[in-house]
Amino acid sequence: MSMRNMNPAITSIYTADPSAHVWEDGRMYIYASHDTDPARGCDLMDRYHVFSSGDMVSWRDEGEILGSADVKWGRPEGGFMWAPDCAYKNGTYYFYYPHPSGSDWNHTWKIGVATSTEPARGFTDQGYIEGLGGFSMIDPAVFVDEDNRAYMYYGGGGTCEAGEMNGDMMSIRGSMQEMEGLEDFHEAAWVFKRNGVYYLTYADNLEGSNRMRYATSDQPLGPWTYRGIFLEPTGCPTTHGSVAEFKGQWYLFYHNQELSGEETLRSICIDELHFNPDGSIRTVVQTREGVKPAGEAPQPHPEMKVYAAADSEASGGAVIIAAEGVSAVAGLEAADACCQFHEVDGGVRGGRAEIRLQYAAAEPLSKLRLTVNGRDYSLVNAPSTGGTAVFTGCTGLTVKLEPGSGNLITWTAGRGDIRICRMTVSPLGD
Ligand code: FUB
Repeated sequence: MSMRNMNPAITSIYTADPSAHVWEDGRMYIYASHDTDPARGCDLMDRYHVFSSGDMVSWRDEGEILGSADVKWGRPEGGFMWAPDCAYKNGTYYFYYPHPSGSDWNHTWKIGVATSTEPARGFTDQGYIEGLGGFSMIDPAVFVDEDNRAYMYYGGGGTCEAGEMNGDMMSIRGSMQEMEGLEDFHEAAWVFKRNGVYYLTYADNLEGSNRMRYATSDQPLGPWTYRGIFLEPTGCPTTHGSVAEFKGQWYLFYHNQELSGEETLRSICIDELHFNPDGSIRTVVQTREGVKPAGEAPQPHPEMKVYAAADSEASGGAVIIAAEGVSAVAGLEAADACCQFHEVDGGVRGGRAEIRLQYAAAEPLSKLRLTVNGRDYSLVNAPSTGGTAVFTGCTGLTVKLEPGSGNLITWTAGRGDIRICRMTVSPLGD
């Protein structure tokens, strides 16, 4: 594993709009939107991934939980799976996501709902919340209060609305109302509670790079008292964040464009968030180092299998070489080059498996395309390790494998001179 700065916290793929929650198993979960690479604005965003951690620094990709192809009522052309959130109530996880129902995307937004009995797998779409939506109605956030009453917030284009949810978590009690007292609201509403005070955070309209502001109230639906800016520009035109507490420390989850340099290829970051004694939020210091470990480092997965580069088949210009005593596949920068691992074991039951690639790369950002049993998982990022003989890089994704040892994993040329020395596969047991 490479020692690297912890921000961005997720580098294998591009992720944005993080909504963070600690669930009953004690882990921190991030529900993020997924910037598809190469981007076309935010049009092609799709296939939500969830990430979880028990120590805030080792993040497990839980895999894809929902894509536009799973949404029967959705926009025929797909894409536009924007900033989501998840809520838990009475044994069910509710995943809320904004998605247009028509080709005229900006006038047909709906708030879709998918449910599961588990936080990061098994979600099934249940349709959308009736009576909401239309122009710029994006970025749903759901807050479940200590009394188990739930509230939905959403909004874009300058208007933030909210309302209490019915017990079914699929409809609004009465009607949504505009939130009063927010200054310069743009989008990205998020609500949390601390010491009996409700906080509503949001992105403002600063041109070129939105900031995050907040307001407080003693009621979940306001009226709100504006309290100030707590995240200065990140360098990315959009800003979207969430606030959550883990093991006594508060954190801000947000995104920037540090890894790609492109505004629609964003990456999630995490930094500490601190309060003043009067409950106001201090300006969050954006760091490259990220946050400190909070708890024990995870043990390697017991079923992890290691596949050496020498076990793979290289073609199209890719070759297996011995570099600095390490066997590796090189030449993956050639247009048709690929490296295939045959007979990969998906475990007895198949299902989700973490695929991790150990690599060396000299360029700032190399990429490879991952295909599993013919399914294209798109481009996976490989940030520089400082040299093509420095095999400290680790990248990968959680994918679906078939049961048994007939799986075929292919890494094809994406961009850059990246060398692979081994791949590990850890079935997640489902
Ligand atoms: O990620 C797509 C959109 O960009 C989100 O819905 C907004 O909050 C902004 O981050």
